[in-house]
Amino acid sequence: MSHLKKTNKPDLSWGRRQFISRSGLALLGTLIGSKIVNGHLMPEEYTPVIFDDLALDPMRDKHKDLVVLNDLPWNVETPPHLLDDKVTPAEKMFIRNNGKIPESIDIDNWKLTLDGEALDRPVVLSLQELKSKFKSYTYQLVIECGGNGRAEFNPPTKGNQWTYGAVSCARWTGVRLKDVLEYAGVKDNAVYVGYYGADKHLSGDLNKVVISRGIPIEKALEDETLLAFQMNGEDIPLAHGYPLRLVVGGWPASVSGKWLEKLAIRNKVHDGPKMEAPSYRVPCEPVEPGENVPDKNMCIIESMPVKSLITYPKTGGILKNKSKLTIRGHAWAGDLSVKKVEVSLDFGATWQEANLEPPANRLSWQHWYAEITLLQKGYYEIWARATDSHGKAQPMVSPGWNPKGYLNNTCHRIAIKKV
Ligand SMILES: Nc1nc2c(c(=O)[nH]1)N[C@H]1C(S)=C(S)[C@@H](COP(=O)(O)O)O[C@H]1N2
Ligand SMILES: [Mo]
Repeated sequence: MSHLKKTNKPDLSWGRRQFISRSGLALLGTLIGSKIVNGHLMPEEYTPVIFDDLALDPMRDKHKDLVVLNDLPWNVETPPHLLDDKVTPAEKMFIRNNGKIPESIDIDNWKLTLDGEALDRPVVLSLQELKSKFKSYTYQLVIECGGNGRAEFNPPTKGNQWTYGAVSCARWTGVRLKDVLEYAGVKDNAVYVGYYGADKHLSGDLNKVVISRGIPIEKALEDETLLAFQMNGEDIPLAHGYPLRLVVGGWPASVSGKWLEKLAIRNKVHDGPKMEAPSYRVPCEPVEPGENVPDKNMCIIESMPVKSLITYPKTGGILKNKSKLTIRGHAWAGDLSVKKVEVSLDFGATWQEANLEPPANRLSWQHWYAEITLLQKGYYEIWARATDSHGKAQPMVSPGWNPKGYLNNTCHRIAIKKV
């Protein structure tokens, strides 16, 4: 990838920044092909996002739809402008597989088994029994890969180089895990619920489990934690876990087990593959970028941090013959809600508050929009920043470097040219 991506991001905190020189600004303007509006407020050494876009995907004009990061396992992400729908449709949903998608699904004989130390005896339910014995609920739920944003960490970390698009918010229908746990007779010693899916290990070894993560019993007992059999009112697409999926909103998507066959109700923290350090863990205390962190100092990721996307317009867009533009997107905050979304046209010097809609339900993302005015001709950047209900805002530069590159919730920025 281009050297541009590896550039150290400058300190953008207001007050401490050094501004770019006039000659530097003129050179950047030449490279971009237009004057940079508010350029005198641009920090020194800052790389305009228009270069990031080119660096991340030099073929971006040819990639009209999803961006394939890896073809075995099949991993694709969604560019932000394709996440514009309030409810993410299946064809615009990122896909992350750690193993091979199950090839044949025998829907009539599909069984969910519940076992583990916190049950007196295993309980087996067919799909039909699940659907008929328990009440169904529908929730719109944010599912974001813990590694979304990994591509921006410096020094780089291994894994799929997700940029912004490993997130979705579809409408999931299913039964509450808590109702099923109650039916199964879960005991007081329950601490964790681990999942097992029907996907196959890449090695071809049928005894090897691809991934088996889970959630603490408190999260399992929340109303919105579903054993889902529908997505957006239809059967769940095969890639997203047909015929049954554990769906846990607001937590790293790796806990939402696809092709669900078994739940282990544990009397201790679940210990399946990819539960152990360093998978889906971050340093319990902040570390220096590049530092080696011993496994014992790595803590399991739970609720995801506050984040937002600008889904309209598409970065690189051209505004012709007008000055007003209504921009929009979504914001979400793990287990919390979003209190405020702001946008900036001057590299974070000033912020304008956007209109923010309430979530469809708890753990759904929230839609926002703002009318902005671009008076001068030239290159603009639009930055968006969300603040959660506890008052925590997104950072403007990659936060808390960590060895596996999780939880990057940096502000999303887009480039717009007014001609
Ligand atoms: N059985 C199973 N469930 C899984 C995975 C997997 O590889 N196998 N990947 C997890 C990870 S890491 C992510 S990010 C999400 C991706 O969900 P999606 O492909 O439906 O968008 O599924 C999670 N559930
Ligand atoms: Mo993930």
